[in-house]
Amino acid sequence: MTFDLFDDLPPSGPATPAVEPLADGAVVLRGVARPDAEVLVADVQAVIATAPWRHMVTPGGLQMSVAMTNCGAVGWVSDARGYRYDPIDPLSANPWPEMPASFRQLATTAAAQAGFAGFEPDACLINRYAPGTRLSLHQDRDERDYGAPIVSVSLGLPAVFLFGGMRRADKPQRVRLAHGDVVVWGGPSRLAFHGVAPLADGDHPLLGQLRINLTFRKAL
Ligand code: MD3
Ligand code: FE
Repeated sequence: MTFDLFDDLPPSGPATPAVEPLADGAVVLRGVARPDAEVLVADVQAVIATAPWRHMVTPGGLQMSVAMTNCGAVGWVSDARGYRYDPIDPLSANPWPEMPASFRQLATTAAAQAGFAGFEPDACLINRYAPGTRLSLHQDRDERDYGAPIVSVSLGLPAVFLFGGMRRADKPQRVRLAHGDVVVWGGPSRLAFHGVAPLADGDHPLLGQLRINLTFRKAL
């Protein structure tokens, strides 16, 4: 007979972070991307060396204030023809850069912690906000399988995220998303209207006057 001195101690360490429910199917993992932030930012720099930031144009002809790029098998594109996922970057006529291992691993681990084991994103949309940049209320409906969640990672300056309901007119709740926060949007939240309020001025030690948001999607 052997005794384990630690048998009756609770599990230790931050292996499972605090999972903060936000809405039905949506959870915030506060700060979980912080330890990876330098690597994630270096990997963003590598992506933009191949697929530079650009301001896409909506089908209605308005230029977006958010600068965007993508990595992965397909990338989200908006132009006069509409919204779509495209395996080719229209700016370079080349495939989008591969999704960095650091991105893929963070997205898969975060999804599993939120109850979505086996999430394998094939697209990562990268959004860049400067002070004053906003993203108006919209739904993400260009993906094939709404059963898969979207995982978002916030880096740099904090933002006020607007989280609405199933109808555009539903009054959105305001949620502060700070450096390192990861949100998993699944279940009924997957098709909720959402946006970002105009970014406030600030200075972040890693990203200066910028916020960068990564959204991981299963598009195909
Ligand atoms: C809720 N990006 O890229 S991330 C987007 O901060 C987008 O750049 C915002 O909305 C940003 O489409 C918000 C949080 C987010 C992303 C996708 C969602 C929340 C979501 C999809 C469904 C519901
Ligand atoms: Fe969105």
